[in-house]
Amino acid sequence: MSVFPKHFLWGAATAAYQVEGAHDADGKGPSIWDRFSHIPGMTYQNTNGDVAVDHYHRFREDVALMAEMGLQSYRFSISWPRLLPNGRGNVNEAGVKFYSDLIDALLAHNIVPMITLYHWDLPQALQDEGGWEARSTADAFEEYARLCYARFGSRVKLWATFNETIVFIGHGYITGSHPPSVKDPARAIQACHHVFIAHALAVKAFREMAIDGDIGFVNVLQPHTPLTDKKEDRAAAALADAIHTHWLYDPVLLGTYPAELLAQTQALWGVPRFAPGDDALLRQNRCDFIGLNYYRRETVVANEEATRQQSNNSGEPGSGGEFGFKGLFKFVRNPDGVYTDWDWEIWPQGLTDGIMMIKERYGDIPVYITENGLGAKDPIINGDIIDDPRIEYLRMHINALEKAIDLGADVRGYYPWSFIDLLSWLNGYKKQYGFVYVDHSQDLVRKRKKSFFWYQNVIASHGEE
Ligand code: BGP
Repeated sequence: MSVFPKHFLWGAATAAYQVEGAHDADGKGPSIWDRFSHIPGMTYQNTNGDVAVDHYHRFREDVALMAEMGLQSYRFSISWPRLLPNGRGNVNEAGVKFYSDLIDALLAHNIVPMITLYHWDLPQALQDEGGWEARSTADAFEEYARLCYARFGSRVKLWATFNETIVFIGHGYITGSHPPSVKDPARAIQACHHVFIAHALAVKAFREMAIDGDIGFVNVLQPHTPLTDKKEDRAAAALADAIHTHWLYDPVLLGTYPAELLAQTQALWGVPRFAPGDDALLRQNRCDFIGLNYYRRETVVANEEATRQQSNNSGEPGSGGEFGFKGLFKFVRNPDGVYTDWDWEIWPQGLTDGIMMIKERYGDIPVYITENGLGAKDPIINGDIIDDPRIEYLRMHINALEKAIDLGADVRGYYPWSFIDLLSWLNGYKKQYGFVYVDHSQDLVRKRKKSFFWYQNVIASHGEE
């Protein structure tokens, strides 16, 4: 008998900038990614999402494929500048219509929509006014969230405010590899605080408007394992947990920052600065659920040497280099690990461990696995896409998920990344994750991969495949 609860949702995920294309169609305003991806050298081979996989024009065909697969839920994000080209004020009705039609198409096939309000494509107009460093962006986010609830709230029950703070704040304000490409930890911490405030305002609005559904937050789930048993490596891994996990989960699940780290950052840099009422706002507007994006774990050592942040964006194994912060910690290769071509360790047990770590720290909060998947260069054999490594990866992670459920975790859904091949932010189109292949040499024709039929069986057998 399947351990998966009766109403468990078998889903798949995408994000607006990575699939939609139509970057300037029908009144859409520019986002920070439209701007950033056109700066030469910022993305792998200067790829961008101008066309992406043209989901904007082909969503009916894509939803038909979802239905054929038996998909029960689809996680997608809304492009804020498609609805509000200036970030606030005038509504672009053509943008509203696109999402409205998409939702109707999903519902017509009994596919439950899960909306992410913010998957990184901030309206450029708001960036020009200071982006997340400006508190007014949090107010604009509340206006945007209210618009989405008003237009879609009667049909959509599952909402997430933000996707992966660690990535868009960490890379946007510390490593500089995402827009707005700042390299300043103090500015990162303040921008991140405004994201938590924006989240709390959106949760408050959701409840004030009595939307019949649940609202949560999506974070990276990244366990940190010390390379050795040495005291300093264990301390480094604990610090990585505090910064990468507790700092980002506590404010949305407990309504407070981790006290010790907060005292340290405020003493060191004077941030985050709280406005009157922020404390209460965070405490009173916590999540209904948490979304976990799990891909890999990191192996950690103490780091007294230097700050280095090279990543592998080419898919050449081993080209990644080091990632670490002087005086804090460094991520290194696990000598016994199995890695993807982009140097991400494949470690299914981390999904079980991570879910249990969340349960231990935050209690019985409902969990959705909002992303999990293998980025690979899929082999094409006689015209068929035989993505066996993806099937193996997902199978192992579904087993790991089963273990967590057996151990008592309240997991309500699983959304592999991604439904369809799409743009990888910094890695172009070569890094594929989808169940559906898109032929970029042939008018973006869609083709079912081997994993498409495998996941179809997983869904039909409720995880028994
Ligand atoms: C997550 C993002 C996704 C997606 C995924 C894979 O961080 O939420 O949008 O891109 O990672 O990452 P990548 O495309 O870098 O391989």
